[in-house]
Amino acid sequence: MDTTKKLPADFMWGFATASFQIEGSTDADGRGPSIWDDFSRTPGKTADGRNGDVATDSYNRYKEDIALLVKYGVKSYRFSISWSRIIPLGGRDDPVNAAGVKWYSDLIDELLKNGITPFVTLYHWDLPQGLHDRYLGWLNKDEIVKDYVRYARVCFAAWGDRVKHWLTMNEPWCISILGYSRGVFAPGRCSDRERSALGDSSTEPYIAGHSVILASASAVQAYRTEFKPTQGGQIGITLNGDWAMPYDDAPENVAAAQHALDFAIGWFADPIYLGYYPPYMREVLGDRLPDFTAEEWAVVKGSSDFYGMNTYTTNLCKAGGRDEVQGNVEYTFTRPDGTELGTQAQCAWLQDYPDGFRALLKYLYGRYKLPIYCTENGFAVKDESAIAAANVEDALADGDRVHYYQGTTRALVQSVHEDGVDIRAYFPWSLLDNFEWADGYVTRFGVTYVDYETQERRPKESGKFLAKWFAENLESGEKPAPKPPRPTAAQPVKPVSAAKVNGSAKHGSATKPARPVSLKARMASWIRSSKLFVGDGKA
Ligand code: GBH
Repeated sequence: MDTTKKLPADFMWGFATASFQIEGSTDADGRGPSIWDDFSRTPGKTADGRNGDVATDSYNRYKEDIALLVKYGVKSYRFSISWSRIIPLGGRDDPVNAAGVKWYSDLIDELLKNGITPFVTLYHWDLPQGLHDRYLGWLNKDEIVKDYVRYARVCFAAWGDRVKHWLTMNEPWCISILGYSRGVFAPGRCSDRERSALGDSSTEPYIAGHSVILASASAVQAYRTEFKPTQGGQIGITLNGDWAMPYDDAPENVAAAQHALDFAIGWFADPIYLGYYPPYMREVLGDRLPDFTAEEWAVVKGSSDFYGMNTYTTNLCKAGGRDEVQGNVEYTFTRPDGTELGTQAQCAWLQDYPDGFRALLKYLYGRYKLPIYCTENGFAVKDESAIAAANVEDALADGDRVHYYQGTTRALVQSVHEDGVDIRAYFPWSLLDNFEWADGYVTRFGVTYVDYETQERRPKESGKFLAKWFAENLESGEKPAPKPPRPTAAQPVKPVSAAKVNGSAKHGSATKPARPVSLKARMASWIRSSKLFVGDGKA
């Protein structure tokens, strides 16, 4: 690879966090309870039995966190709003909590004062408990859509003068599957009666996901009509999704990889960007997958200004799996020759595989044709908490995480310069070690080590690596000569006026590839021809 190639001067980078994972202070200044408060306090729900009451104490330490961001030299910071700090009971007729609004306002001002662009997620899983108690939250589409849109409006009105980058939802797949099918995340519903007295894993996740899509789209519609004309920001959703590679080139395994992508990504991305649910999901789920009315589809289709991408790993896919949630595809990290895809993380689901990150970018840009913001990407070093307990210096030397980010930053450059992908932002997860949901605090994703006894923060090698890499690998601010449109690898491009690209007039190079003849045929031929897909050897 050409090591002189850099990322565009206006490329955004920074770190990501989420309210419940860092703030603590769950009773402060009139905050109402969220579904994660009691869930995380319930014995057996988190691996170490610890909860989110203190977390990294960022509610009290936000200035210290921002000083750290300044040290890393970030341009942007992605954080989320706790809905129940803003509307303690959650509903559209419930009172707004001025103290909660002020806390985020102060945070935003402190960021701007330090030259850091706020990138705000409205919902990162901490639903007001009141809405779950009243009508089961995401399971009641009509109620939750109205309550969510009112909440979003309060946020746009409060901070939209200063916030120009909005994410409606973080990872609808996790909200739906982990909360209503596997029951491992709040509200913890599922069919397994040993785990939960209530729930139906065969229907509820698809109902919840359906509500999330419409709520997001309805908030986007409100923003575009009522706020964007004066505030001028961008709004979209962010989806989790990992690259899927056929286990080998057997046709059924090639098909399995696409089926995995349909269930993990297409479930949300196809409705939002293309205007329909993946046919394969309909085939597998039948009537258990709800449908929208024509009026609802009109709101849903096109309801994101960009593609928000959270990605961590790659799975090898085999046909014939029995996990419906994975599209009846079996996942493995072990290649046919017995080697592993990459370095194993603390989490069973995560190995380091940067070529998969690059391949996913290419797939998403080819299929959805919008600028991509990578809003999460990261790695949890195996046994990091145990290593730190023996000698914290050894945990700060987080070589596996450094290696992971060496891979993904290299992939970013290749993606821009060799694959022609329009990627505009990169937010490693996470600024700090923090409350890792059902894993408690044992699993650490931070580029900064947190000592939970003292709340001392210490940069790890990975944080220093990223700070240095981005200091050296963005083009200088001088205006470059107008560039020819960047083609996608999969398709020849036809330039269109920037205005047509969903309000993304900022990048001169934004282009929209020509409409595919047949998406299915193109995908099939691309899967066959892609060197990154099969038999690519070690990373
Ligand atoms: C992100 O989700 C979250 O946005 C963030 O809050 C979290 O801290 C971070 O990841 C690190 O985990 O083995 O079947 O349970 C990442 C997306 C999707 C990755 C679900 C793990 C588990 C699949 N996650 N996946 S399973």
